[in-house]
Amino acid sequence: EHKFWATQPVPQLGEGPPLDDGYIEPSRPREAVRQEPYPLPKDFEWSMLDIDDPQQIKEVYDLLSLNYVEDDDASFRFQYSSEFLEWALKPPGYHKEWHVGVRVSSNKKLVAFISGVPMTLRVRGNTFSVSEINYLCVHKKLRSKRLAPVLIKEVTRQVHLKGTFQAIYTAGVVIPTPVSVCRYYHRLLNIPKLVDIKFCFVPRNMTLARMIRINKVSSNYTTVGLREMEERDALQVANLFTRFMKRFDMSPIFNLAEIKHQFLSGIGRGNIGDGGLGRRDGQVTWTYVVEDPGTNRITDFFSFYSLPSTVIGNTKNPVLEAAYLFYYASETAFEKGAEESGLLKKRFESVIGDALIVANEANFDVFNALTLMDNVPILQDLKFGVGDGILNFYLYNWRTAPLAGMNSEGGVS
Ligand code: YNC
Ligand code: MG
Repeated sequence: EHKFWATQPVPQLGEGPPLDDGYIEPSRPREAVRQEPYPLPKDFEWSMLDIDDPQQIKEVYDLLSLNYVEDDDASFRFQYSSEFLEWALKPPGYHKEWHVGVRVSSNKKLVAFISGVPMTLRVRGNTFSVSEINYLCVHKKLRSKRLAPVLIKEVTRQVHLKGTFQAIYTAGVVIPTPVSVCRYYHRLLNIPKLVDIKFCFVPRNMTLARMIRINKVSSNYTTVGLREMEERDALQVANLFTRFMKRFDMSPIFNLAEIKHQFLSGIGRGNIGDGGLGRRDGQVTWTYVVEDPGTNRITDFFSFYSLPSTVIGNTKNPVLEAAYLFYYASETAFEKGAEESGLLKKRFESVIGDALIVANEANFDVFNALTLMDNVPILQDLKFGVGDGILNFYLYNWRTAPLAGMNSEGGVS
């Protein structure tokens, strides 16, 4: 069934939950790791991508923008920007050896790619170094030739050579074996455009005008003290993030440098009210904090990132501007009884509701969220609709029981 995945240290389908959490195969000293690159079909060669070189980022951008992930009906294709790729591929401590490309030997054209970046991950009670694998892509003309397993084996070798033996990755496809399954939800912002590009439809018992009215986003922020995150907030955000994420069974551990990288990648920063909320070219992440006006303490934050999609075959509206909810946290989670009384849900609604306003004012067309963290209870009240996309989460060489939320009720919680 899965000729390649059956050979890999991952839980096989139908295996049942493990008795204990732990690795599947032990770590090895560097000398015991294969020293030669895996062989490629003739006419192709390995090429380490130098992401410091704008020309080479552009090559990855070009490959992905024409060949990366599409939805089931091939209507939309992710269009990660060069700025996004540079941000995603160069977190603190990144390794250039984990940016693995395949070129045509004769003309050096980039035709396949896979990447890893280092991260510290906690899964239940265990914390370990992982490689976060992403951007696996094979040119459309080279599909179904078993090139993907070679790319995966080569990046795995490169990761092993740096002394890391676990990985995390996500995919729309089901392979052995998801540790969690999340569903995409969408908050429609720019209805006329979303209807035009067939991202959504006007239901039979509804008019376009009514649909616009129902989905109109307020222009009044509800959270007192909301402002854009600045460098001076990083320590407080790091502290809040660390405490908040303990609520979940799986989460990254970010140090201060990583917090700054994840949340302060925007350029040309401004403030609510300065009229500067128009789109800032090349901005990748958007992070806002809530500063308590009395104590000047940061009590909450939210973040989202910009990931447009190509609208395949639409010349009038060729790009769907999508915002994706990223991390957030709230001190309210630590108030006694806040969860039981519904106070925590109300707080998230206020904070994430304000995220929708920011995204709307910045001219995003849609705001996407997954069924993870504390999202599920607030999606309905914030007028998110269920999508048809699924995101499967995977761990490589790590066994653990499935994480909560294998359906729309939960998430990686
Ligand atoms: C996928 N997305 O099952 P079996 S997500 C993993 N992730 O193997 P071929 C995948 N495996 O089932 P094609 C996969 N998609 O026979 C397919 N596979 O055991 C498996 N699409 O290879 C598949 N990007 O080369 C099968 O297939 C084998 O030519 C078939 O290439 C696949 O980045 C692909 O969706 C996805 O570019 C490259 O279709 C191609 O079809 C493509 O014949 C559009 O491959 C873009 C797209 C995937 C986005 C992503 C996460 C990737 C995770 C990879 C696994 C990492 C493991 C951890 C490594 C580090 C370990 C350490 C330590
Ligand atoms: Mg192939």
